[in-house]
Amino acid sequence: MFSKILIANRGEIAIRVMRACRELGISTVAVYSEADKNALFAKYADEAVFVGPSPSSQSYLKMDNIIKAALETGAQAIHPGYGFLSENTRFASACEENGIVFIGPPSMAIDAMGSKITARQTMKAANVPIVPGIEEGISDLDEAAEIADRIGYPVILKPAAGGGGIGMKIVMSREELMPALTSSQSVARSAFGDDTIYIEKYLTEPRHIEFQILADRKGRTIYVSDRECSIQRRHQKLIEESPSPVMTEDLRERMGGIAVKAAKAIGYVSAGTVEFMYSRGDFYFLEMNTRLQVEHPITEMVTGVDLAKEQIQIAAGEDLGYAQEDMQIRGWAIECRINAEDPLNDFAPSPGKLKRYRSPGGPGIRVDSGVYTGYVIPPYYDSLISKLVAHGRDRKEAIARMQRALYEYIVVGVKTNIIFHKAVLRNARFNSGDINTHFIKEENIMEAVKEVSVQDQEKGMSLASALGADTRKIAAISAAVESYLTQPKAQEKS
Ligand code: MV4
Repeated sequence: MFSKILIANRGEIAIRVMRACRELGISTVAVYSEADKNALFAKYADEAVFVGPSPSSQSYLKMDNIIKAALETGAQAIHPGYGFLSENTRFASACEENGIVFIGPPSMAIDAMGSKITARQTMKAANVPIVPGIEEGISDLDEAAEIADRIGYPVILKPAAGGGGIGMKIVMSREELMPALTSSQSVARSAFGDDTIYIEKYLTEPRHIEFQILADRKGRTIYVSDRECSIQRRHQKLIEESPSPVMTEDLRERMGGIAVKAAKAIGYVSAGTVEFMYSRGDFYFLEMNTRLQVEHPITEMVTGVDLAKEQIQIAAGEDLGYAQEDMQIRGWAIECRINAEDPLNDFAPSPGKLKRYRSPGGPGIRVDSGVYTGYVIPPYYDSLISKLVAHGRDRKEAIARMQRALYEYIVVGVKTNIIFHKAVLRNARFNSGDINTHFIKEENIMEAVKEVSVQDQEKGMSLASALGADTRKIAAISAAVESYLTQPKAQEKS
């Protein structure tokens, strides 16, 4: 086992990895940028090395600086977290060349999933179901029209080098094909430097369901749990749950088996996620994420497996601590990503100082975060304040606990998306489990968010008059605080 690991990331995920290290008796090295001088993760680490100015291009993405920090502190391995260098094959190779273990898959496995077309070819050859379409780039409009006629409209154009929905175009008919192709190619060229486009059948109401997998160096590969990630906005996941509401034991065995097959087809080692689109009982391989994901805690809550610890142990050459038969789903877990952003202003980032901050607790609640009262959320990185996770014996209890936790959450100083989460959690269709990737639009959730906002504000106003306080002061306090402050009042009455 390693005695020292460098964590090449920031925020809550850096802390998550360092927690695993502490439990394993491994000392930790943080790297931090100018903006993260006062960040919690840099304080939590045993050692912290400054790696450059605030923009991540000059710090967290500077491979040389990070490798140098590892060599100078004597760290034997680097954990990349998610984002930044986590799926960068050059970085994985650079670690290897310097005798440092990259805590993740072999660079070959990252490469195999880099091009969507190559990934589709590999998966097809391995008998993993893929969305009907082609496994080659299209060369011209006539060819595109021929293929679209064959698979039938609607179709979707996707950049081969892409990800996250960039450059994708839905095409309803032959007339729309030419402008869509031109647009896709141009976006792909400027975003990825590669304008190769391929075509798939467009699925109208897919769910996004993914499988967590673990694989050790000896080739033992298991699926851990499924996760439903359909509640997203502009390809940004906001709420995830495990298991998926559509999951049955039979479906989990089938999809999990396919996920394992997909991982084995590329010689995968480490923790990883196989993404599927699910539609009316059918499911198709979408892509594979070769990293520990943001939403990994919901899998940890329902299975009891510590994914970060397993990942480190596998990287150290140890055998997987579990067999497939050991995996059991216990209850239900939901995660809400609490972001410093304004849902009433197109989710614009809201960086700044947390003048007051209190996160919820109590039965079944887990909060993964890298912030504290008085901390200033910098404008340079993602706006995640915390990952709020609720676990219950079933979906109903998990939802009730999440609602109770959202009620308890206090954030003053920055805008948050807590009202968005409140709006989704009280939606009837969400509660029935009937969700897909178009849920937020279809259910007009943004109107419900406005209602929640008004209700929380009214609570604050009545509080202001009851307390005889300065109305402007009260109005400046966030909705979460307003609901919190009404609690003692209700208790006095009873
Ligand atoms: C699709 C699709 C429907 N049909 N492909 C968007 C991001 C990328 N990961 C794949 N995406 C989609 N591909 C076909 N053939 C719908 C989406 C999609 C989506 C997928 C997963 C999660 C959220 C999504 C939101 C909108 C569209």
